[in-house]
Amino acid sequence: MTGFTVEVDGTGVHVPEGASLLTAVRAAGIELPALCSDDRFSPAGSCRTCLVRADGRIAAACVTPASSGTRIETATSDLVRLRRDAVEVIVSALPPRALADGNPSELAHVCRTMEIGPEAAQGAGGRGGDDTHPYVHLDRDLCIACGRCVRMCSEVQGTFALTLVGRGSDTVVAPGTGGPWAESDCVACGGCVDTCPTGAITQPGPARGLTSAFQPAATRTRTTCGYCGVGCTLDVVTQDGDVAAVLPARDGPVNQGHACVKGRFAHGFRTSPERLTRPLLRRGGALEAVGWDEALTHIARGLQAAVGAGGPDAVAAISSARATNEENYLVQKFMRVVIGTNNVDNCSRLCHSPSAAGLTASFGLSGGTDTFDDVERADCLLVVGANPVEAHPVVGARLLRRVLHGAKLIVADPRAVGLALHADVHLRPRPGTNVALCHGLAHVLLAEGLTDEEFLRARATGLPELAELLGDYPPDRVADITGVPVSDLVAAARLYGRAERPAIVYGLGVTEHLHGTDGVRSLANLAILRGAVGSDRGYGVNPLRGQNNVQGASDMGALPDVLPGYRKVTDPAVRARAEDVWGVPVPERPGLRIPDMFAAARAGDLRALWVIGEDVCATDPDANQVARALDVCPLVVCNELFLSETARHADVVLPVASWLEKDGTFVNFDRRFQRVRPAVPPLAEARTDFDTVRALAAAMGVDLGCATPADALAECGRLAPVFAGISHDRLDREGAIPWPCPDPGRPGAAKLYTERFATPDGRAHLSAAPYLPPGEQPDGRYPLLLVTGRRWAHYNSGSMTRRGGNLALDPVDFLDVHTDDAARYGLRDQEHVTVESRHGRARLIARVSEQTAPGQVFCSFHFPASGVNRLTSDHADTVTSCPEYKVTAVRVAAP
Ligand SMILES: Nc1nc2c(c(=O)[nH]1)N[C@H]1C(S)=C(S)[C@@H](COP(=O)(O)OP(=O)(O)OC[C@H]3O[C@@H](n4cnc5c(=O)[nH]c(N)nc54)[C@H](O)[C@@H]3O)O[C@H]1N2
Ligand SMILES: Nc1nc2c(c(=O)[nH]1)N[C@H]1C(S)=C(S)[C@@H](COP(=O)(O)OP(=O)(O)OC[C@H]3O[C@@H](n4cnc5c(=O)[nH]c(N)nc54)[C@H](O)[C@@H]3O)O[C@H]1N2
Ligand code: SF4
Ligand code: SF4
Ligand code: FES
Ligand SMILES: [Mo]
Repeated sequence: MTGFTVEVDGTGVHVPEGASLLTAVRAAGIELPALCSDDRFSPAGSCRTCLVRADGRIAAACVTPASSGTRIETATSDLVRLRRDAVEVIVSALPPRALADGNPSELAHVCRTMEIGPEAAQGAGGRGGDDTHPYVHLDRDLCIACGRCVRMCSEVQGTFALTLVGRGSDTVVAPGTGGPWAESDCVACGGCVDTCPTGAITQPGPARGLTSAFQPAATRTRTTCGYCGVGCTLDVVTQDGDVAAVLPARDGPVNQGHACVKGRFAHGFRTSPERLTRPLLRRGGALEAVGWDEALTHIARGLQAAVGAGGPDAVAAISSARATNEENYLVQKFMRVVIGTNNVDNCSRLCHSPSAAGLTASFGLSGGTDTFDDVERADCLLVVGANPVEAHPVVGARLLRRVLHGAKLIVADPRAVGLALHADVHLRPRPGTNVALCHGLAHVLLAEGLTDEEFLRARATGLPELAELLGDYPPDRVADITGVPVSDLVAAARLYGRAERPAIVYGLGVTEHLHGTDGVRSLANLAILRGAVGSDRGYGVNPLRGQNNVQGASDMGALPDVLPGYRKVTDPAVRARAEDVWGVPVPERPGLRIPDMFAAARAGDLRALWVIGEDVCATDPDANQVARALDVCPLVVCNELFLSETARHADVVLPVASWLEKDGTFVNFDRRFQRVRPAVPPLAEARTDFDTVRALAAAMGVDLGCATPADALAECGRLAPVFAGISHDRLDREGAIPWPCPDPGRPGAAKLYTERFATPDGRAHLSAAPYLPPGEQPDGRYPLLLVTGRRWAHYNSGSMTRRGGNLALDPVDFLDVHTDDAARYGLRDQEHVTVESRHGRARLIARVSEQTAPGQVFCSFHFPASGVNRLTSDHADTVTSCPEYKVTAVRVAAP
């Protein structure tokens, strides 16, 4: 470890480079008050409660750097008195309740250790509060103006929602917009709640005070967030068998003590009165509650009948990217072993299947190339078709922090997304033109000699073909196709081309297109041209995988063409290994992809469909056609928390446990396996998906093995060597482990391809695919281009985030319309509009702004009732069938 040694009260202590006196004192195990400081952000040095003596001089420990040999004293009586005076001055302005008995705040704790009693608090109070926000309340009387919340919000969260107002002893925190908290820029990350030392900012309800590290012992369960693929480490606090609060873990490898509104606050769904608690069976057209045995027997008979009538391939399952690895492993094992078909897929199909295909073709493995910790070290970030500030908030905050500390930022997104406000260059391509955009950037890299010739010679292939193709993509032609000005294109190429260690991060704006896989590959070209992948000259190409476990669902083989570990089912050696472990033959023909399942159902060929944790009627494209498929399919089974749109069309609905109630693992967006642990048992009669799959197999007379989730992961490792080194025990000991990890005695590979690429020839493959236009084009009848995507307060179908406080933060699906288009089509802000495409109709509320470009509109799909996916088409990526969610021609009218 680099660093140096200092002396604290006579004892030598080794501290890291850059350590402050406060860090050194704490490293020596000495407790020091530090009321305006938090090691997650910069020190202010304003409260004077942390005074120590360094080499004879009195200093505020939080802001004073230590250096080799510094002699620090903390315990002399004059220092103790100075610190106590400082605390007393602060406390004297507060009302007595600041120190009331049992108050769990940091300040109350400090006072207890200093023996300062409640009588020291003599403030009159009466400054009032702000309780307009569902998750963050302010009590002005307890504010000591330490500014921790303000710095948390600006430096860690990057939202800049808070400020200090007033003068002298009247200084108090307030939303920067001046009005009530609920109308401020706050995105409810909870950061200010966690850092506030006095309880001035708290979360309301029974969890009030549970945020503090100084609370009386409560039961905490360490787990991984079940919403998005960031994979935040969370501590779930339970009281009386219920979840009372969810707190970000300081030692979480990705979140580092931070979280977002979903993981932090959106757990009210768990006990929603609408939660399913008993199995439902359709009788005489209506769904009726029945017992588990009856439901399982009915399904088992239905599956046997389907196989009897149409063979094993008449059955299909959609597995859940919300569920654990172990559950996904069991679902695909069930389909292959019990039914005898490869008809299993997961929502990666709708999301990052083009990443899996594209990254595998370019580099060899189906995942991002680098860890996020490395990406964060980049000196230039190219963020393409991703809106991490809203969709991966903790990653968005970390990227923003990096940019505020000097990294260059290029954002490629048609919309003015959060990060674009901080970008050096914001490229705004027409939706569906990424391939041309990337070729334009590559053209400039080649033309200006910004490529890594040595890398290209030694480690890549395909340059001559690409160079020839790029001849057709000079900046002016690319400007015509994409709408991006030549100057912006050239500026972006130079930033990326001249950076020392650039990194690419991307999202669905690249994949959810007719040519999504080409989009991924043309983006990968840039990293290869720069030699910025698998080397120390950059941090590769990294998809922001969406669902909490979409990476894992695919890793576990819940895909129609591969077994666990992406091993091709058509390969006899791969099947032989699986047959060894499973003891039965594995079907050799690849199965149906999700859209093909619906087509087969409509054609009468698919006779049973098991949908596990995906609301296909709300979130799959061309939803009218999906509903028709379910209605004609003789048996539809749905594992759900709620009566989703899909569940309404099912014949049997099984009530299942949520992420807060189960045991297993998730794989996050940068390939880390992390543990999921039950904080509470499944609600009422709900069972885990894991137990459901095993019970159904048993009802069909098959013992699936894998008695526990730990057993299932162990068995998976026997099929897929890349996971063989990972086990629950090891994760419990070590925390997160990235795959590939073949060896239980060695760490997983965080950065890939440092020696060779995993392609058959060991080289990175440049792709020379031409730009082809999107599937949907506007015309006279449908003049506008609709892009669909995410908003920060809701999650996908909204089944969980619409049930709780998040609803107050974002009550409907809005349609963002540019001011010019609003004028042209007579649309008014905040008024109902009807959106029509060639496929269906939706009703939304217009929001007029300049977030979108003229001619484009944007909406979310978080409220199934608004019908957004009745608009989207069945056009899909030509390689992977990922829907073209990002381009639909529409017209918009006032109702
Ligand atoms: N709050 C919240 N977070 C979520 C989710 C959620 O529903 N809500 N869902 C999770 C899931 S499943 C996923 S997959 C991720 C998705 O995370 P993202 O990929 O960040 O999400 P999107 O908003 O769908 O799309 C990203 C951006 O692509 C842009 N875009 C559209 N077309 C193009 C194009 O042709 N070129 C370029 N360059 N950009 C384009 C859009 O304007 C949009 O800003 O988020 C996850 N996190
Ligand atoms: N227009 C448009 N549509 C889109 C997209 C878009 O950008 N635009 N994005 C697409 C993308 S990327 C994705 S990933 C999909 C997501 O679409 P979905 O996967 O359908 O969405 P979710 O709401 O995440 O979850 C589906 C269901 O799983 C349930 N659930 C939650 N946890 C569990 C569990 O542990 N077990 C079980 N059995 N069920 C559970 C929830 O209640 C919910 O009803 O949407 C796609 N749809
Ligand atoms: S909750 Fe987060 S976003 Fe909101 S004010 Fe606090 S720190 Fe800022
Ligand atoms: S950023 Fe993602 S993983 Fe982290 S708390 Fe939010 S939803 Fe959960
Ligand atoms: S914590 Fe050091 S001056 Fe406030
Ligand atoms: Mo997704």
